[in-house]
Amino acid sequence: MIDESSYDRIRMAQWLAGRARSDGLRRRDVLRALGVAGALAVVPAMSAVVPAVPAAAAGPIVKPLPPELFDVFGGNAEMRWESMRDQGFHTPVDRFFVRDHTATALVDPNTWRLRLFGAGLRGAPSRENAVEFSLARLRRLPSVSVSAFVECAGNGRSFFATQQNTPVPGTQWRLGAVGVARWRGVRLATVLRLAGLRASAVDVLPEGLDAEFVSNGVNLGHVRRPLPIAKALRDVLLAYEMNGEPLPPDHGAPVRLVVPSWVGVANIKWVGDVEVADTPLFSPFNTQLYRLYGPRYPAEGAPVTTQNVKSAFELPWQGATLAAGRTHLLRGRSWSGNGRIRDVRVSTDGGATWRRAHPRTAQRGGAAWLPWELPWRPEPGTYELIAAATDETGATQPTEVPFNTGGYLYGAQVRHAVTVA
Ligand SMILES: Nc1nc2c(c(=O)[nH]1)N[C@H]1C(S)=C(S)[C@@H](COP(=O)(O)O)O[C@H]1N2
Ligand SMILES: [Mo]
Repeated sequence: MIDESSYDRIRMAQWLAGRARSDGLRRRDVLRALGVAGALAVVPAMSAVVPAVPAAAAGPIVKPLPPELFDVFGGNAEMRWESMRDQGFHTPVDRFFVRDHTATALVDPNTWRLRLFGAGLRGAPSRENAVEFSLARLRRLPSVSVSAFVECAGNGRSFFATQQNTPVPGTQWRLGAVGVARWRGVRLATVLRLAGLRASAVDVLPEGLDAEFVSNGVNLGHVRRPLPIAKALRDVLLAYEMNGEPLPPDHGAPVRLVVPSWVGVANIKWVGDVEVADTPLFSPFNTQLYRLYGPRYPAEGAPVTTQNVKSAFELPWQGATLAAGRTHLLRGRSWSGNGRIRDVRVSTDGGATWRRAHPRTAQRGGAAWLPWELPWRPEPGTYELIAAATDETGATQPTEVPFNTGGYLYGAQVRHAVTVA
């Protein structure tokens, strides 16, 4: 079952009937998180707006974060889009955004083991008798490569404040919490089958080896999020290479999950234990967090599964200036969790008129982006550029999106100010 909205309703019905298990959550917390009792009680108050933390000298991220490539928000770093202007299809590691719930974990690849267990496997019911895979063993298995984006569900969150006047707490990303890499690794399906997958398996729960995540004084445990077995078997990778090099520490070394088209948090970094359950699972990362709660959403919230349609210009966010009286190539990229981009329209006059952008390269699969460009010869003045993409399902970027308390999935058209002088 790939449609998580319907799957989620089934998972919740089973849970309420006592047939699903909540991992690390008390029953009453799940009920509250899903709005079944007391509606939005666990949703953080709007007054708790967390200001962006200034860049720390030695932060939780290991790689260098030069200011021409990144804007840093505490333990998270956003790619500056102008740094993609002269790049090829993929995002180089030196500018790929980093989102750590706590800090980058340093894992010894020689002693690291992937450990699979659970009632959905034959002969490995509990953590104590897990089936183990070393990195060397994974590397000997047949590998596949895929170009796919990893995008934070909160990418674009700051625009809830600046474009819709409804600020949301959390990292105030602009549009740089996305990157496309060439990932190489083993299909999760291959490993699950070798581990003795049973037909009764329904959910797979990969867990990170990084520190436990404490949010508002509550320890939510290790970063982990259940995946329905259908998605796990379809196209999920246990990736050990990024752009042809061993996976770097900040991106999950030695092995991370790559879950094409799904929200960033599904792509568990530093994966260690993987539970394979024959009952549906919840974790805080698909109940309290990464669900859509708000006046336009149902009381039990809507799951955040695939990313929506977005577009970004490869221009500085602040102080973009172009010379008057000559032709410029406006460049950008568009992507969607629903599949390929069919069409990108660009407006240089705040949405009054639109022109079609030209693809720069092929898209390399529906889980990556489409780079595009458009010539523009402006007169001196100030302008608002807008790019709006449509994907193969017909989904397009609206001028506004409904508010949600987590500030997830800001897929509306973003107005980008440019000065021509
Ligand atoms: N173990 C673990 N996996 C994780 C996270 C984390 O904090 N710990 N963050 C998630 C989130 S919210 C995102 S958006 C992506 C970011 O991947 P990146 O840092 O490689 O860009 O990793 C996901 N996987
Ligand atoms: Mo994220």
